[in-house]
Amino acid sequence: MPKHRIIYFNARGRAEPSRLVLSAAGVEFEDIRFTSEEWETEKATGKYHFGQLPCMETDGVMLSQSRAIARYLANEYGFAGRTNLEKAKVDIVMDTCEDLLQGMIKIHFEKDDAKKAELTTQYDKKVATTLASLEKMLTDNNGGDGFLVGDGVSLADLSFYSQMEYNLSSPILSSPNLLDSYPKLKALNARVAALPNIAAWLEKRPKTEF
Ligand SMILES: N[C@@H](CCC(=O)N[C@@H](CS)C(=O)NCC(=O)O)C(=O)O
Repeated sequence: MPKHRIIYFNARGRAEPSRLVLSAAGVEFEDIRFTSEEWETEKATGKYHFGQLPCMETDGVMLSQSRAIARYLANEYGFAGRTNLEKAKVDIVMDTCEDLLQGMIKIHFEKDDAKKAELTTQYDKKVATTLASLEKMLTDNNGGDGFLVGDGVSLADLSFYSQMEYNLSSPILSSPNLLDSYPKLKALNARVAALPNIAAWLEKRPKTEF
């Protein structure tokens, strides 16, 4: 029986970085995806911290908060960075991806068209600044033909890949050519997708809009 149960909805969303870590590690996991009706019943049991998902159950212990779960798994399976400095760099990329996700969520839930347009303009600027910084971070790491932190794939690359899935093609904002101006990041994304364990997961996972 798999040791980890990742519990979320039928979406990549906030669970995908953890699923990517487990996949990269070649660790089997139970991929539980509630419908919204199932979630209402489950939520009422009170067993999910803060009444939110994702959660992960491991050896009977329930963990919550998507980034805490991803970081825990990264530490367990060697994707969190080898030194405290590397770990901090991994966190920088994760938090940067969270900022991009938050901006996108804000746009998604904005009902007023004019405000939505304004938020989108601001967001596009933020994405450009962010990608320029990440391109530099990658390049500064031994020329940028490897990974964002250290000399192997880490949660930083997996978080970036997961967020770019949204930026490149999502019902909220779709910019399929976004990475054309950031050649090192574009190549990184392709490198991550081509890792055999990741490629197998991308092929096997349920295809969802979000
Ligand atoms: N900070 C939390 C946010 C979790 C969150 O917003 N979860 C949403 C789905 S992405 C949720 O559970 N919504 C259903 C609900 O609140 O009942 C995390 O990163 O895990």
